[in-house]
Amino acid sequence: MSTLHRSLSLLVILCLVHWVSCKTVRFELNLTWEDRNVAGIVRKAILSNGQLPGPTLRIKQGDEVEFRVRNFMPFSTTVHFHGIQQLGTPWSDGTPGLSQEPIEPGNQFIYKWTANEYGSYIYHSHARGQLIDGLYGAIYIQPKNSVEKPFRLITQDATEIAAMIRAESETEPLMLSDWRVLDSEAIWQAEVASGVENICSNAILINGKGSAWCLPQERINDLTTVDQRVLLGNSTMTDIGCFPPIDSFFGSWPRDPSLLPRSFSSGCTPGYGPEEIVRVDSRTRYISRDVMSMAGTASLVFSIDEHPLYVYAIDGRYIEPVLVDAVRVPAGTRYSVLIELKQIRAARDYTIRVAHNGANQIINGTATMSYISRQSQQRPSLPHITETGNLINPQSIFLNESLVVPFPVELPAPTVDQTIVLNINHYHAYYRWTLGEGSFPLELEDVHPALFNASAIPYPYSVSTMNNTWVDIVFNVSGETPPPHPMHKHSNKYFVIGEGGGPFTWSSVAEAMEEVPDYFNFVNPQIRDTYTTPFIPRSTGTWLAIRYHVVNPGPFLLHCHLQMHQSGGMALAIMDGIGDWPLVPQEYQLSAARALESEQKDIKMGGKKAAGENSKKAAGNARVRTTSTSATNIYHRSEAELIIWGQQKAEAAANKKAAEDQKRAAEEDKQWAKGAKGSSKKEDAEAKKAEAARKKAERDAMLAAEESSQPSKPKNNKSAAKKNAAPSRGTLNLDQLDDTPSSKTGALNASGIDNALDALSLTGKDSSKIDRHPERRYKAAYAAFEARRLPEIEAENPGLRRNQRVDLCKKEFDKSDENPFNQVHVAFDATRDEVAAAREAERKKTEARLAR
Ligand SMILES: [Cu+2]
Repeated sequence: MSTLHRSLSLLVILCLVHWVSCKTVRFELNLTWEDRNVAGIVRKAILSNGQLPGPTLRIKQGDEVEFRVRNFMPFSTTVHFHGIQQLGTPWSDGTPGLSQEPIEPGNQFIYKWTANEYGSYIYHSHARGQLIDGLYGAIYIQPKNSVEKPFRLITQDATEIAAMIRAESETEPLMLSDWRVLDSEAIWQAEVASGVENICSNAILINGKGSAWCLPQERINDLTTVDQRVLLGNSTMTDIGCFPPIDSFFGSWPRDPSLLPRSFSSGCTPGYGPEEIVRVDSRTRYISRDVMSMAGTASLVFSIDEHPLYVYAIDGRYIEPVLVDAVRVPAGTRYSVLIELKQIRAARDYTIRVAHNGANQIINGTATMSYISRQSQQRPSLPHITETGNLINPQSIFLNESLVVPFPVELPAPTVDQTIVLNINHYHAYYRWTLGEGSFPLELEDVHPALFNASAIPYPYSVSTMNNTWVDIVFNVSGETPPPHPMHKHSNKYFVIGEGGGPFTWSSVAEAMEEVPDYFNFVNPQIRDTYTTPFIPRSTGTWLAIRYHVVNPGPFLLHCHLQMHQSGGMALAIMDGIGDWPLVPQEYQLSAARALESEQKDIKMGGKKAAGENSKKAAGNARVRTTSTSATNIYHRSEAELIIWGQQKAEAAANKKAAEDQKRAAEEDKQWAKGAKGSSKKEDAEAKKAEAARKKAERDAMLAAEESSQPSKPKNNKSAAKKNAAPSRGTLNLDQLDDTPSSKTGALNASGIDNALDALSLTGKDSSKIDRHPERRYKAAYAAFEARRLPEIEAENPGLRRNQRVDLCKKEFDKSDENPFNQVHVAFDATRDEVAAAREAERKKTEARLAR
């Protein structure tokens, strides 16, 4: 295994060395789940080619990228390319449930995309909470020669500018992140069990390096702010500097902190790892660093002692350079900075400081910038920021986001075709969040992906936009002094057009601008792919307005980039340019068998699934997904039979799972009582054994249910099943991992879904009433709806402007029965009333399921 590893890594290095001349750049990521000492904490981590963070992908603007991910881990995954536009390649966005099925253990997936835009980006896992287990790495796209650089705004000196350009071409990532003793699934299970959100980590990492410091309690108390003390009352911050799980922070949401495992919010065990050293040579005049954050909970502030930073690009796009002493780096953002190398007397080493700035925790990390010099260190370097990320001197300055000017300035359209106001709030539990009217369930990562079945993600977990229209999204964050949420939109950058305190009470940006024009910027708005909702102490809510042009049709996620908030449901699928989605290339089509089976899953989602479905079950299944892969006899069933089969299967599974859930809950209780989970190898082995036995029982039950529900059994069943059977799960199948890049891989199959569906409709009795391609009817259906409703809306609301009436109309249509997306989750012969009743019932069930 390790030999294989090394040779594969070598391939990558070779390609990296040759990147300058590559037109199509092939990159390979081998993912393993291994014990690793990170920040002095030994635990399992996701390694990318044996590293954490993964190796940097360096390419040139215009390059074609083939990024092969091989999953050697015991659970499924995907890789998302954060900030990459995926223009015309929505199948390579790496979002499970939207653009692809998760890559199962032993399988691989080749992402293909074009580097249209220059700058600093990130690749990272987009499956469940895996990001915080270490699957992330930097991407740097060198700009084309034709792209104008902003350095002449810093100096007119040609030699200096040349040094800056050279520094930029050699830029390196400084990846900031946080690290936990517990892995992402243990965290999620603890959240579900206790109702307490994970708001803390155990170490801050810089390029994967750091330490888990355990400060003395007196020091923690000293660092506790007045505001924190007010909230704390008689309590103190815990020994990991974490706000304890008490009402003043977590409100009155139901929770039971006694179920929390050690180190979740207290229980400090010191761990010491090596520190990241940035070696610099003052003769080069400048260095460039892309400072980025992949934190799960932390809001990090970055600063280098005695060295101001020229911020010259944000989120992979130039700005008019600004000289500052410290920068806030919210999760998912990238700040490119030039550092002028000026070694000051009596110091060789300068501390790089990264501190969390927020009420939830006192935690920080450091690295060192070290000059190549004979001079010895005679004094400590002088910091700009405190251990809690505040400025020390009044003369020091933070980057002020409201003063950032893009280079060059671009402007959005002055009016929009659609406004989407999304409420952000807790949802029945502190650790669950809404974005819009729903709280995106983790289970939606496992549905037949929206790219292949646009109705896979129903309202309120998705909204649609039309191609070539302008869209406003307003995040309306509720609560007193709500935390800042770094909101990330997949596919495109957006204009940050407004932000303010208090609730957003207007129906559109245009309306708000009439009342509070100062809250908007249409002169030089920032162009970002991740931007935080404002943080305003003692505010009653905050809001953020962004505007974008729909130019890349496909299903794209919009979500908070704090992993805990995303896992908790702060996500929404945006069906961009619905009706104009590109044809998915054959190599990315799901196999016919799996597509059909997924369709069964979708029917279950809309039908009987709720009975056995809950988050706990999802947590239990997380590590190895037990997606049924048998493809028995699908071509011999009529449509109606398929539906009955799906329901029976779902019922059997639900019954089985209810029993399993009970059993597992009892087991888990026992485990919690024992203390820290899975800490010893023996426990690991036992847990694995139990899990395997449980899965076998589940498989047997499913199989039995399947067989008993089969209406007819033609003789060629077996061979058909064999031919279509997917590779076994959970084992490493190296046969599939040949070294020649191939489009026919375990995860990709050349047979088309449409072929399968056509075959089915030939044998089916009456398939015409089930709409498998609602997106094809969406435009026409909306046009008819608008033609009828718009005049009525005008009569009902005489004061509204046309765009407000259209907004209202679109919102109604989102929920309307006439919307083709709202018609597919019921029996094929349902009446209109049944449709309405079924949807209402489903909504209630979902609500009940998530209300915990
Ligand atoms: Cu958030």
